[in-house]
Amino acid sequence: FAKAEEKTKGPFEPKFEDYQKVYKTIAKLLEEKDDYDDGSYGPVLVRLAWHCSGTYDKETGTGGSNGATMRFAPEGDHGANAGLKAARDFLEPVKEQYPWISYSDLWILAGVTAIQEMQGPHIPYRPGRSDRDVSFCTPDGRLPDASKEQKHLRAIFGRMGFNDQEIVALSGAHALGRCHTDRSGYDGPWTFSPTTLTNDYFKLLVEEKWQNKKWNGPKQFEDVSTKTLMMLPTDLALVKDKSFKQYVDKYARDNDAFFKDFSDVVLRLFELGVPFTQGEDARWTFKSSFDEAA
Ligand code: ZEM
Repeated sequence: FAKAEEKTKGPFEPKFEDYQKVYKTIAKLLEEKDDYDDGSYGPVLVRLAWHCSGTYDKETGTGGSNGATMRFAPEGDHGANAGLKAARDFLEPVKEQYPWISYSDLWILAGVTAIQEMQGPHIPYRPGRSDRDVSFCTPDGRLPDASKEQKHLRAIFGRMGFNDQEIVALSGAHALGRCHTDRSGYDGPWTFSPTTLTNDYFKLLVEEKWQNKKWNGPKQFEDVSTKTLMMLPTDLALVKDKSFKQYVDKYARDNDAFFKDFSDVVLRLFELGVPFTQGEDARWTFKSSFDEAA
């Protein structure tokens, strides 16, 4: 029977509704599994999607979110990817429930879901990533090093094709989540609401005083007022550098401008290195839990 049905129906071709179902399943899991970190896997899912995408090199066309090569040891074991197994394991039951979606499309969809479910802007999405084998793993060292400053940021993000304004907008993701001593060696969250996307990262960068944290770990900064928040050397580089600073000021003043620019640049980040067969007009916008409640 199953065979005959397959013949009349043809192969399963997932549509918008099918991806929206995957979105909903991830959103539900995010709500259920709330005993992780600050109460959400959202931030680490965003980091997974970013680390897949941020390996892109525009000169060679290698890296990027096509392939999901972080499944394999060489790339999964890169120092920068420490801790992302938590995000990949979180998504494993979703992959089992929807075997038709590629890991690479799923990981990016999870990043989109996490941003929207943490009250961020909508991030338009299109599928088309396929999983590739271990030979497509990128070399270590393509992701940014938090101990460095503006020159390094421009080199790393320039290789992906991003300018100063886009580097600053992307960095606003550090409103989310935290550093873990057993992953990066750094410690603590950037904001007081690490599971809600806001422009607080920019506000804190300009309004707060930051001092060197005295501790037995890598150089990082703490806020003078409460000593509970942190900034990396790369974060403070955004206020030291005049060209970066103008965008920090703008996003600190204007959350709508941040959301608009963040959505535009994350959409591009998540599409780096993907040979889409569908055009840009085929992008979908998924409903979030907040849209449904409205
Ligand atoms: Zn991050 N990031 N990142 N980032 N990041 C960390 C955590 C998170 C840098 C970086 O070294 C670090 C972007 C850009 C840059 C997120 C999203 C995005 C951590 C802490 C470090 C050290 C990891 C740990 O210990 O668990 C540097 C140098 C960046 C250059 C500008 C961009 C772009 C991002 C997305 C668009 C997120 C969401 C986290 C929090 C992860 C978590 O588990 O809570």
